[in-house]
Amino acid sequence: MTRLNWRTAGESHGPTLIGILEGVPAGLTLDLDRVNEDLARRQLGYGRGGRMRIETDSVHILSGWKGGVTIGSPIAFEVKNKDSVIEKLPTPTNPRPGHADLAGCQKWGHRDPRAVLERASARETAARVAAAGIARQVLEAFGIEVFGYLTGLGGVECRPDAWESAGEGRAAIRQASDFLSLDPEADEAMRAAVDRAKAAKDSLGGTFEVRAIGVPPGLGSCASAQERLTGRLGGALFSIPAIKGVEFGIGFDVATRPGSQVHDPIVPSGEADNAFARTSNRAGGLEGGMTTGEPLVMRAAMKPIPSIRIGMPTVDLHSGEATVATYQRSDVTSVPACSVVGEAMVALVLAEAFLDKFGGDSMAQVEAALRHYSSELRELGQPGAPTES
Ligand code: EPS
Repeated sequence: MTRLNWRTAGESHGPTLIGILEGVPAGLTLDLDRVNEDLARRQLGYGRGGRMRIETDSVHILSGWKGGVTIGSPIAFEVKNKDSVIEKLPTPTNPRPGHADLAGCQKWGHRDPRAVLERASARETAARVAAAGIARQVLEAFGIEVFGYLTGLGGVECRPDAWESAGEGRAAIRQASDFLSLDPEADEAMRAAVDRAKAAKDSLGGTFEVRAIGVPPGLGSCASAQERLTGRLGGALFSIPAIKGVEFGIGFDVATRPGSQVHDPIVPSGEADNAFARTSNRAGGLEGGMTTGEPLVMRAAMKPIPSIRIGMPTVDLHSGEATVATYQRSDVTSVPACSVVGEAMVALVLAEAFLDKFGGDSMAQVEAALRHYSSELRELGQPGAPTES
């Protein structure tokens, strides 16, 4: 149990998506335009299907605030579905390879894959983005920014220094990109790849990166398996439908390099507020399951969407006969949207870890705890400071 807890409910074509977010401190003025911007960004991306032309996702707060300011009680919210047609949709007769259809029918004893796919659909991630859009405002009040962007699609890789070259202009570059990438040249090649996949009646996966900057050291804990932030962040990214791989920092390269080429040297910073600096960030901002104060750097790989026009081999649920999966409306790719969901999941876990450390029922109490911690951090490594706290 963390200080911040959240749940979602709702089917893809049901009347609404619902969320409950508990543990947001009192005294936070919520900016719903900001939440709606995240929801709108989740609807973007070249290669999306017809559904995104139907929906205009926006959040409606049902509880937990007064006069636009949080009051410390659970925040309930909804994101309504315009395409609320669940009772009118046909019953698919066969399960799609790669989707939850078959395993879900086996699990619940359903004969109707729709009973599974309605909840397994990535539509649910709209509610997560709304929850994170609220929770991240706690982080932003303390100078923590979480930023997700696409790094590759269908085998086309964005330039590896896209983050560095974008610099402070990153949000504008991402917003101008049809792929939510930071590499306009790669966008053209990705557009061609999506067009080719569409013509071939196929779908495409890809990768995205999420970075968090301004994160204080010491979030998470090495004291228990459950509190290790690496596991919590990794689990959060793996909880997104279609995610098949997650890396931190230099990722799988840690397995091939010697230790001296993996670990990040600690050097004197010469600065008053923190005596320690790093000459690299190959760890991606995490050591011992705790933040180091360096930027968090995470990457995730998304598989191609399983609803494909070409029709994969499958078996009819009623006759047991071999057949091909029936096609239902889908995206050619939704990796750009997935980068928004990845950003949301990282923001939620960071907000959890931040509030676990700094607690507080109100924003003022969180601020006081953070101020005290910052003064402790300033003393560590300074000559003449106490040797034990
Ligand atoms: C999605 C809504 C869905 C799909 C997609 C994501 O809408 P519909 O099923 O009505 O077309 O576009 O879902 C999937 C990729 C999937 O495999 O279920 C959304 O809001 O993100």
